[in-house]
Amino acid sequence: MGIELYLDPCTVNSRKVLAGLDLMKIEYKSTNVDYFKGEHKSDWFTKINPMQTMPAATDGDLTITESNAILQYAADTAGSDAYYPKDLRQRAQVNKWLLWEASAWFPSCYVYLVEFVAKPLLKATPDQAVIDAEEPKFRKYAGILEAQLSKTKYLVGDTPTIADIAVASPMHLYAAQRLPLDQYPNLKRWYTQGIEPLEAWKKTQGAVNKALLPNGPPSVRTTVNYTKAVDRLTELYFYEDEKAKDIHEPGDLAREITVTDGWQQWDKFHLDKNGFSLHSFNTSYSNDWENDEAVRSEFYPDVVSFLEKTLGATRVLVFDHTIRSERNSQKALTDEKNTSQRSPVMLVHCDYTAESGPKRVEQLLPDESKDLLSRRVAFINVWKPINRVVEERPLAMCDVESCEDKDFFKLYLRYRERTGENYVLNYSNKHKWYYFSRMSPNQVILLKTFDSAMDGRARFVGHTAFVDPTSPKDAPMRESVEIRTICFF
Ligand SMILES: N[C@@H](CCC(=O)N[C@@H](CS)C(=O)NCC(=O)O)C(=O)O
Repeated sequence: MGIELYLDPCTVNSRKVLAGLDLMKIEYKSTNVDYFKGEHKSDWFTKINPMQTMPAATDGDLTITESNAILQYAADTAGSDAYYPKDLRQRAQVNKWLLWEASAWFPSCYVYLVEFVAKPLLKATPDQAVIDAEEPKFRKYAGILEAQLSKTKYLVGDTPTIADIAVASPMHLYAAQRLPLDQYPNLKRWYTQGIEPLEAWKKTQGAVNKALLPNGPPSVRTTVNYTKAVDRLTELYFYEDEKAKDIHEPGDLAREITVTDGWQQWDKFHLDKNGFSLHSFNTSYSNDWENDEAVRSEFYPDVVSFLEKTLGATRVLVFDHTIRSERNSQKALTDEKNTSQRSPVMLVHCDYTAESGPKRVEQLLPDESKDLLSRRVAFINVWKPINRVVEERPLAMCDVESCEDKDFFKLYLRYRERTGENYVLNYSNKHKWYYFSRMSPNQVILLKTFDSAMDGRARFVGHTAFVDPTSPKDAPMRESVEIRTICFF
């Protein structure tokens, strides 16, 4: 006699049992039930589990369904005290998490798995309304785990139990699922440092990735506007002037590139390494983005506290913002009026240079600049969708790790009263480009546009809006806000 499992290793509850039994070093036989072929609905499987769900198990003439019941039975028959304690108080805790997982946590995480993993696999579009409706519940549940894991290393003490395996399973593709784990640092620490390194976990991840993310990260081909490096200045005039004749303007080198969707690894991008990072961001600000004054007085403070918390900045100055919206889409890039309302920039650029960063600090904070510039200063742009999911012309970032200093050169921005500086980029086939498909208004990209530190960290990130050839033909125009900030450390 012995345990025989009926499952498909790629499904959440099957993987849970496989990882759990492996953790407890319990032997079993297994029969594959192909989820995508619908074998769990076949007559033979329905006789084992009339619920037509996986996994199921048998031990002689005993049949057990419900993944957590299988884990409990296997632990008890193997006498696996460490993973399913016999001490009644501890066991009650493990049981509590097992029941909670099946009734609350799994159904909530499953919504994200269906929308952001299963649907793309089946070439269907995720429904943001479904995610938005689920989100309050997910946050409540993640908050409960966060509270527990801020007190204990694992869910019930210092070592893993079957409860940890059960609760981890519904989030086994957390990045691709777009679970906002960055808002729950102890939950993330538990998952990435407590669960992922377990051999039993590692062994069972391959089948999940292979079935559900078979092609690795998706990507799109598009053409973006680099700038040719010529032996004269590259300039852009924001007013009519004789001098604007016969200048070298930027964006004269159109190149086809591959832009990889960064969602499957979104938490691996770091501002200091790649020059950009993705974060969850919640604001109570009402959606009045046309009202500059309200944006300044009511929205900027949210950005300040977010950056202080996320980056550890001692002070944050928000000094400017730009709304890219349908209404502003007709405005030319060089329209000298109303610089806060514009359409997306289709030019590979970085907003500051090694010289213009410090100069801007001097202009904005003349009395304090000397002192402030004696310590580390970084310009961070916060890029956030507004009003709806981004379905066209998303933002692409050129990974700083794929760039060399020689790729960047200056673009002089000629305004009537001053000259600003940007970097534009020359093409390199080493460049690696990323974007995040279908970003929603409660997510932000941070862009490093200047850093005074010269210790090897990313200082300037090239970025551009791009035409996504996979956008639906009738996609509503992208609407976003870009907030320019200086972070002092
Ligand atoms: N509470 C059940 C849930 C099992 C379950 O929903 N399994 C999924 C795979 S993760 C399934 O087989 N679904 C089949 C279907 O939805 O048709 C358990 O823990 O075993």
